[in-house]
Amino acid sequence: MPHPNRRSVLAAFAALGAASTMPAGLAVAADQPRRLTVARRTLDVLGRPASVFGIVDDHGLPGVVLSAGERFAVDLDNQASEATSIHWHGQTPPPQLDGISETGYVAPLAAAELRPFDFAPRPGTHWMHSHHELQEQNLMTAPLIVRSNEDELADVQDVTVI
Ligand SMILES: [Cu+2]
Repeated sequence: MPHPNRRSVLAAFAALGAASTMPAGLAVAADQPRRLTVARRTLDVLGRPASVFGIVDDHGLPGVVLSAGERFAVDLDNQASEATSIHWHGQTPPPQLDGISETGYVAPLAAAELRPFDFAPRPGTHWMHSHHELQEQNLMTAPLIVRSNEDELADVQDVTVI
């Protein structure tokens, strides 16, 4: 049997969807906001521990990959034990949602604060990064990928490097 490629897998899922017996609750779950958690992590640098930051989803993966047409609906959970402000680089939400507190539209996220964000994202390969003190230099950064319809149809494998 040949290996399925992404297109054949998607076609199989589309066929399943047409005859769907999935409970309605699962479809609603897809519209729930994603959670991103900002926290410290420890890297091994030449055998020595280095304390840096990370921005991860509920699976521990860095950043977010949105499907075509999906809103940027994210609950940002600050577990970094200090204030922060995460800028959605390449996106153009209203100024109170863009994560740049220096403009005076929004206060930084306090330690342990959870803040919701919701806006229509711009497709493309973007990133998110702290706009607060030197956190960005300590790796408070992550990918922010917004797939287009064209991306969804392309028979390619994504590799994200940051
Ligand atoms: Cu930026």
